[in-house]
Amino acid sequence: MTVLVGIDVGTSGVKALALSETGEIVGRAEREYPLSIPRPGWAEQDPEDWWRATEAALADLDVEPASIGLSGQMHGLVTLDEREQVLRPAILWNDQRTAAECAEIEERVGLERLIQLTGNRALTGFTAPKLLWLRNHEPDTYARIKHVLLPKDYVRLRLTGERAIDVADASGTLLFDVANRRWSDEVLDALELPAEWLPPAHECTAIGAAGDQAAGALGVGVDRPGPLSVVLGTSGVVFAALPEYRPEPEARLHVFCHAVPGTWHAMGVMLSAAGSLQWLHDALGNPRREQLLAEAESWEPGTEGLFFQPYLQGERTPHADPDARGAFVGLTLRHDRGALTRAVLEGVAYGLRDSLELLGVLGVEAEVGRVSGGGARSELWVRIVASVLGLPLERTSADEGAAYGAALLGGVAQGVFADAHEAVEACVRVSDRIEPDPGWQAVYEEGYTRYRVLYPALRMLQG
Ligand code: XUL
Repeated sequence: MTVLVGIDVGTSGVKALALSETGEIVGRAEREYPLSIPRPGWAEQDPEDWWRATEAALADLDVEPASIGLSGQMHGLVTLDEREQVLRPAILWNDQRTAAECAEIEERVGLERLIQLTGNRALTGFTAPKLLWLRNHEPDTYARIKHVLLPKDYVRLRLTGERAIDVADASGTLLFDVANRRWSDEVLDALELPAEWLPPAHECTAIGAAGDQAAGALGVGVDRPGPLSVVLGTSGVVFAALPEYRPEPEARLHVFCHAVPGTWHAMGVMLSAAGSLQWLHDALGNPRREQLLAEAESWEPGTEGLFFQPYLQGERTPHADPDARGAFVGLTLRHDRGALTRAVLEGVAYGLRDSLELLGVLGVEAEVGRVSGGGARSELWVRIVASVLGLPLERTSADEGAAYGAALLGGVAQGVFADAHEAVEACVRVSDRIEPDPGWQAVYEEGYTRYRVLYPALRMLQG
């Protein structure tokens, strides 16, 4: 049997899947690693942890793969010296330390020109501002940089000895000419960053790899305009494949290369989706997760006026505010931990609705979403999100969208499938569909209006 392996180097751990060439899952392995928050708003990981976890997950899978496809958390900065040794812990996609460097970039390049060149504005999580931060704050480390990689590409280096990147992940560096699918000399020059540090960029299908959002979308069958990809992972994402390259004039959404050659996508990204639930779970002292969700289910939609603002690590879409904070608002003596949980599920759903609204501004009119990520296992959460978005949500037979998509991309790269569309057709199957609940929808329409008042009101408290 031909076995296709897909690896997702995520934020909480590595997931590895083994698929048959008709898409059945024949093996699964998962290894976790820690996330380090050395200061509020910072987020780092040791690249060695990713590699150790990947090796262990591959050993657990114990298969002879025809191909290995890679996906992973995007934007993270891995710096290597001339001997390809890691110089410092990787700075991750949800790290917020680079506000000053984002301003520096928009000043050096000019905001309008930056959006023209890269399709995006400078956001704290992107890779380029992290390089400038190192130049400004750790000049000794900066002086030793010879190579720059993204997280999953570091794993590729350890796996194969090759330095490479795909166009989807390269789009999230802010150093990429997204329209023309190549590194941007103009941005590199303006930021005085050496092009030699960067690995060669390839189409995703050529090297069997993509950043987790593009791979995840492919893994749930979003290979062309149609259904949206909705992700309830550590991050929360609403993602649309675009009919053509179409940057949003104010760049409130990210516009990146998609994993299908010659295509693009737009997405809104929340920094703490299932990450918010994980935080609550830890803060409550690790009760059984099913128990918490069952307690949440016993509350009526709207949780008797309790709101949660999910900005525990700042936020990207829609506010692009590294200093935004999380909050519970509207507590009463009646609210118990089930209520806190339900408010978290609802607050994250409202945050996703913000991204859906912005996609509407770009002309995206969706009729259905495909949901993946750890949070998609909760039927309650998916029903809440469907009702807040006003969209039916379909689940596919695998909820590990990114690892699944990586396996498909690996298969295309090895010629098992002619192209990404054939891979999706052969493998991706919808397993169920959760409709918005009309009663809940009415409550959430009103709730969303009130939720939108929270951020500007609470922002004033932060000074
Ligand atoms: C996408 C993003 C996150 C990470 C999470 O822009 O930053 O979704 O890729 O893994």
